[in-house]
Amino acid sequence: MDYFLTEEQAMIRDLARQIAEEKIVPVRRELDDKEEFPWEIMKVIAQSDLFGLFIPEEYGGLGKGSLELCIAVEELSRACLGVSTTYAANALGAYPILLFGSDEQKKKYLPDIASGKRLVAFGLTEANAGSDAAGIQTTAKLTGNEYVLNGTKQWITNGGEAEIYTIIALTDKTKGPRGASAFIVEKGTPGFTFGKKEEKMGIRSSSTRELVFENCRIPKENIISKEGVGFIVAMKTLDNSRVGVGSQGVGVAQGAFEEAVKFAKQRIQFGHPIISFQAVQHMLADMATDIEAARALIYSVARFMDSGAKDITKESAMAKVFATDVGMRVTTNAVQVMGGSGYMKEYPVEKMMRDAKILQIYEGTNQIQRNVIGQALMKKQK
Ligand code: COS
Repeated sequence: MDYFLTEEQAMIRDLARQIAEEKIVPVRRELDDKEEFPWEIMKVIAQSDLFGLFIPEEYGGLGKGSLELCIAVEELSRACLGVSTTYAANALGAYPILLFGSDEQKKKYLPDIASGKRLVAFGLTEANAGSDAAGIQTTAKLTGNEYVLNGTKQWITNGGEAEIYTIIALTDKTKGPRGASAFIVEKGTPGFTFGKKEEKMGIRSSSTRELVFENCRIPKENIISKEGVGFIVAMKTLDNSRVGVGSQGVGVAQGAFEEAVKFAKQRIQFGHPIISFQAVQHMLADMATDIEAARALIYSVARFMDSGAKDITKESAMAKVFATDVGMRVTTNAVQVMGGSGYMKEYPVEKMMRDAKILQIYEGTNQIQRNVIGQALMKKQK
């Protein structure tokens, strides 16, 4: 379908597609097998300026918006969700600075993020604060000119590999979500170490790690915005980034669908290619329709966000929930169409199905997204 992309948007799509096909497809299985962080691919992405897509020109980026970022994420996801997660989580980590940072903070950090010189990660989740994000226990206590951080963040994408971390911690434990604040912490700060590196079902080339803060002292100026708005920083960050998770769903679905169609045209059973059987055709028809519907929603929501809309909470949750459910459904059905072959590591759909599962879980489970949509509907009725 024609989404009426501008010439520039089409160029971004083609560039990301070229990187995906030439640099990612040949190594994706090996990266997955070895759980190897895709540094070489990150360097190629950096050289292509794609890290700076959504960062304003005055801070060294290309000054584009959510739609361009979604297009790039979709293309990378078509080849490998492990790689696209590394790329997309970088945007997640940058949003607190981009949306709420001071001009000094933006000048200090965004150019390195835009050029890909330094990766960035977002740290909200903890052992007892997943869906219940307000349940975090990491603290940040102001002592003189420094904040002292204590606590452990869990399952942090790009953990260990990133140089810059945007961290949510409590500055006032008595105030619940209103006692949270956001901070910038740099790798190498004394008292900041990395814990367990997780072994995962999918997206195995991405890094998922604990961040450990033990009397970690950071300059007072590293607070993002001011004390007490950390929960809002986190929620607005997720509002902006969830549409990108949706585009990961579209990308992985598209990749799996193409594999399934190719296979169905070649595989002969009962004397005919299996694509000529209605049972298979109907599965492929549903997959194609699902993908187009998800892509149309993602592009519409991204355009809505880029129009300067202030309240995007409901729409970004809708984009995430719908497109990632499509990602799971389509990859599962691609394995089904391909039967025994689809289940084997020899074909990429086995990995795609394993990878797709996380999309329904991270950046807020799809059950939480439905809560968020429901809450917005309740508010509108008042
Ligand atoms: N934008 C701005 N403010 C928001 C907001 C948003 N999207 N979502 C919530 N808030 C505000 C609320 O308005 C409320 O403010 P007040 O205290 O001033 O009324 C405050 O934040 C607390 O909101 P709420 O009461 O809805 O919080 P809950 O504790 O019920 O938690 C959340 C609900 C939103 C945290 C939960 O639905 C959620 O999204 N969980 C998933 C978290 C997540 O994505 N984790 C992944 C980790 S990062 S990869």
